[in-house]
Amino acid sequence: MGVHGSKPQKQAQVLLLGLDGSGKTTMLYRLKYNESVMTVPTVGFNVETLDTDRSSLGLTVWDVGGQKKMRPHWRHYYTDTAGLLFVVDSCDQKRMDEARKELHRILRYESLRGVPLVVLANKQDLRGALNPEDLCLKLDLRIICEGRAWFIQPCSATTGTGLEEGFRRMIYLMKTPLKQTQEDIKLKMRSKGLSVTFSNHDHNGRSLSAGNLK
Ligand SMILES: Nc1nc2c(ncn2[C@@H]2O[C@H](COP(=O)(O)OP(=O)(O)OP(=O)(O)O)[C@@H](O)[C@H]2O)c(=O)[nH]1
Ligand SMILES: [Mg+2]
Repeated sequence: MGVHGSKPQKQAQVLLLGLDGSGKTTMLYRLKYNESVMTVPTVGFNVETLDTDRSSLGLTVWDVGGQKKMRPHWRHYYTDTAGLLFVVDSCDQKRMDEARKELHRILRYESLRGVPLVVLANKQDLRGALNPEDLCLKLDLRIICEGRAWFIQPCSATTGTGLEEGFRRMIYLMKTPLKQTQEDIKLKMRSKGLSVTFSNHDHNGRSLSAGNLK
């Protein structure tokens, strides 16, 4: 993901949320400057634009502080959000339930209906990090993600591993109609000799996507 491109790009607003300490700000500045920055807990928000090499879509990323006192303010950022990135500290098992509750609360907001979700399973560089499959269960993603395109991406904001993939996935989900997303997943699975069925439909009868397209 190039960040210094001069070509004007269409901008999409995406929201970076997650519990305090999950790694949102570290991630934002790793992507922007390809550097590890020392962070302090965010009071308020950081906002940065990220240009992308391969896409005509640039991202305006809003990183909003995740401390308890900040969370009531999250909803003020939902309008005009084209994509939601939810960061989880994959090692913080004690607060996984808290993360699940906050994510579910966010996804229930009407203004975020149908907005694609990428869960960034951060801190995969640490011993004991839960893998995406376990996180998917702990966060109850399959049930709560009915009616939206979603993906879970393992990553490390410290090393940078997986970050570009996660953000590219977000662009893909924002640009691709749900039905096409489902077809792409089916094709990929078939090429691996696997089959997949999508049984859920939202109230408009649109097909839903689920799971990991690698
Ligand atoms: N080992 C490791 N540490 C990380 C990673 N990402 C972030 N951290 C560390 O986790 C701590 C919190 O990171 P922040 O980026 O400030 O977290 P935040 O989500 O912005 O927190 P709030 O602003 O309070 O919401 C810092 O000490 C980071 O260095 C990672 O992928 N691996
Ligand atoms: Mg922060």
